[in-house]
Amino acid sequence: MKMTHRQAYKRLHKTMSLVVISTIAILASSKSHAVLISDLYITEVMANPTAVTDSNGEWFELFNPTNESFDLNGIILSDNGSNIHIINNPDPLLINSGEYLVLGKNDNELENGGYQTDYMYSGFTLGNSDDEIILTDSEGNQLSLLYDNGFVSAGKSSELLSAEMLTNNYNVSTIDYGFGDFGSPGSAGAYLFDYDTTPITTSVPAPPSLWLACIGLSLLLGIKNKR
Ligand SMILES: [Ca+2]
Ligand SMILES: [Ca+2]
Repeated sequence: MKMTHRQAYKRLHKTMSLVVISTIAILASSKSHAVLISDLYITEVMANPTAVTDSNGEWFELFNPTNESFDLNGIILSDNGSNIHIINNPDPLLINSGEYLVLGKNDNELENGGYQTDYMYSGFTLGNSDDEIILTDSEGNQLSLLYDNGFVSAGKSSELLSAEMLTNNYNVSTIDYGFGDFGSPGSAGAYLFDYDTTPITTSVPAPPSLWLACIGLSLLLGIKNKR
């Protein structure tokens, strides 16, 4: 059956409307910015190892829930006291999408309790009662965990269970590693980690100008259709 002009306009108008609606839906369901330090999680903390000394066996773990890699080089690691360290890796220190990365006091597996470190820091310690892990980028974006009494268990790391990095949302690990302390450095922990899976879109799928063009075209077709 041959389509009339009116029918053709109607069909095109419907298609354009769908394009506009889907574009808006995509933008609404994604975060359109480059991955920031604040998009990551501090998924695990070993503040009080018992298999080795604290100065050898402390570590913490990050997780990248986004769909893009993130370079940790240049990020400042600090607490609310005098601890400060600027991450300075010879190569980009990439934490890839869906991956964990471990930063520790000592990268020698024979001395650190027997786990693999991705980056060794200095000038930063993890208190056994209360302390802070604050990661800051050059623009002031921050990822931080503030913990106090009850968070740290001797010989056991604390693993994050949910998207909110509050001390109550961490549980002591039940998986042993290396020399016998408990934790899952560099991998998923003993519990289901229920995190925010909203995708990050570095390149915005449709710039505002394209939206306007779509809406404009859609309106124009609407007007023509009514004639
Ligand atoms: Ca400690
Ligand atoms: Ca882990």
